[in-house]
Amino acid sequence: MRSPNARRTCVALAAAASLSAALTACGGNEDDSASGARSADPDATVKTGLTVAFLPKQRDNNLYFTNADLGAKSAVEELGSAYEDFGSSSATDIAGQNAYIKMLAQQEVDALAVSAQDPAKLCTELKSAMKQGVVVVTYDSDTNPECRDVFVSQASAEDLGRTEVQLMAEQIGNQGEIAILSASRTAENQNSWIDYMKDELKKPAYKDMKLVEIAYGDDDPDKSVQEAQRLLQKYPGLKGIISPTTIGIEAAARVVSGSATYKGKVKITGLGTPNEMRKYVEDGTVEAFELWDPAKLGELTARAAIALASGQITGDKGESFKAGGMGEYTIGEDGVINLGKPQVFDKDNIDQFDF
Ligand code: RAM
Repeated sequence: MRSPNARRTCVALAAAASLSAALTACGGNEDDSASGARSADPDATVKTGLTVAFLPKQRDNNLYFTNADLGAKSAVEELGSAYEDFGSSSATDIAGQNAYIKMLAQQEVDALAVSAQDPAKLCTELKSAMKQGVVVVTYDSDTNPECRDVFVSQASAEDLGRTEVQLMAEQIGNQGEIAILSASRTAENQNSWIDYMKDELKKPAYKDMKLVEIAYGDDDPDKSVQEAQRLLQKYPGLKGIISPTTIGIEAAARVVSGSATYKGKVKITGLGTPNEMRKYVEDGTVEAFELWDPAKLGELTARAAIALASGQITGDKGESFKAGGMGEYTIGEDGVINLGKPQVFDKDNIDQFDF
């Protein structure tokens, strides 16, 4: 954590000298990317003794984020810094996320990693945290690009959206009514994947598939079950549900698995954790679904945050950093760092994965 004294010195320097000279003297983080005063030093030493805080979209009752946070914690500690995490148990608590961001900025953490519940509504607090010198990294679910330094993306949104439609199409022979059971209405990650799903469905190969509804379970298990049941009742001919959320897909699979009417008739695919979905693959409810390793996403986010706080990268396109055993990563368009390709799970490989 940077001391308040160091911060005051920076403010005084900024008042006395040219702004860019002062910002360079202060280590660069007081800058915002618009001024262009920062420059990356790939050989800068990794700073230790930093405080890195994680703010997942949903904490405590979502295995996906539990695993992501574990990956983050071990990377932060391996690099000699202190890890903290905060967050609400609800994925629709935007006011709660804003309150945490404000609190962490007041506490002068060095870096803050956020999976955003809304792309725009955290921006005022995030921008003010960045102005105070906090490195801001989004992971899993992005904000508008100007509200963070970089976004660590689990996979390309296009890949995820298109492959989920392809997985469903294979299972229903490219024919019939399908629905999407998403997380919250404002989640940037799910919304960007759904845009690509809609685009994929425009292709001639899917002319006999019809998307009848997009429902929202808010990453709440009970609400997701209710929404899955409602979709099944409302559309008696429904052939499949794509659920691009680990909470939603588990809920939809649970409903179908326990129903003599729907089991074997309605296909479920989307994004799930192998440990939560194994029983539905084993009992034949689910043929195939996909995900990335959330712990690796957390680890890469932590390493990117520390590379930023150490001055090795500033968030500009083309900059690279070494992410420990994960290898080297390069920042792409709009400050996006891509973890890699998602993994498809089915009965033949699911036992090889434990997360
Ligand atoms: C849920 C959350 C998360 C998403 C995964 C796939 O756990 O909505 O943001 O990335 O599903």
